This record gives sequence, C-alpha cells and structure tokens, in this order.
Amino acid sequence: VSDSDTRLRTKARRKTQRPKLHKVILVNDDFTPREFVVAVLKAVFRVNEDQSYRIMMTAHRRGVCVVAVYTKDVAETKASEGTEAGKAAGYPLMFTTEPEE
Ligand code: NFA
Repeated sequence: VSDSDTRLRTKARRKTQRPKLHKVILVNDDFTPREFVVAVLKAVFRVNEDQSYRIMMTAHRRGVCVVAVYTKDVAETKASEGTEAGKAAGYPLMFTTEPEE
C-alpha cells in the first residue's frame, strides 16, 4: 500500500482507541440544602465556588446539570463519592453517569 494509505489507517486506529467519555450528572431533589450541594461539588469535582454555585442552580432550576466529563471509571467513582457524601449526611443527593454520544 502507499504511504498515504498507511497514514490514513493509522489515524483511523487511533480514533477507535480514544476512550469514550462519560458525563457526571447532578440530579435535583427537594431536600439537600443548596450550600451542601455546593460544598460537595467543590470537594469531589474540584470546581471553584462560582462554578459550583452555577452547577447547583442549573440542576435546581432545570432538574439536572452536567458537572464534568471523565473516562468511565473516573466518572463512576466521582458520582459514587458525591452520592455517598449526601447519604452520609442524610440527604438524597444523587449523581448519575451517562456515556457521551
Ligand atoms: N433543590 C435543592 C433545594 O432547594 C437544592 C439542590 C440543587 C439539590 C441541586 C440537589 C441538586 N434545597
């Protein structure tokens, strides 16, 4: 095969290998205090106060908000950490994950 054919196939193979990213989604509820949600977002997802407040308020108003995207393992771990933090404090706070298109 020609040089350019090889290059094309190499490129195609790399694209196939790129790991699919997964969204971590914050789900609204009626019980978890706003400040608690903001604190969990800062601790688990390392976002600053402003970003954390915006994410919390988007979920509060719209029902859900995408917090961040990670590889599958990291997304699932972070979602569990956030959900567990709520559970430990007696709140129904929930984070879910979903694969990106
Ligand atoms: N809706 C909650 C309240 O009014 C705040 C909240 C926002 C909870 C986002 C969960 C997710 N206290």
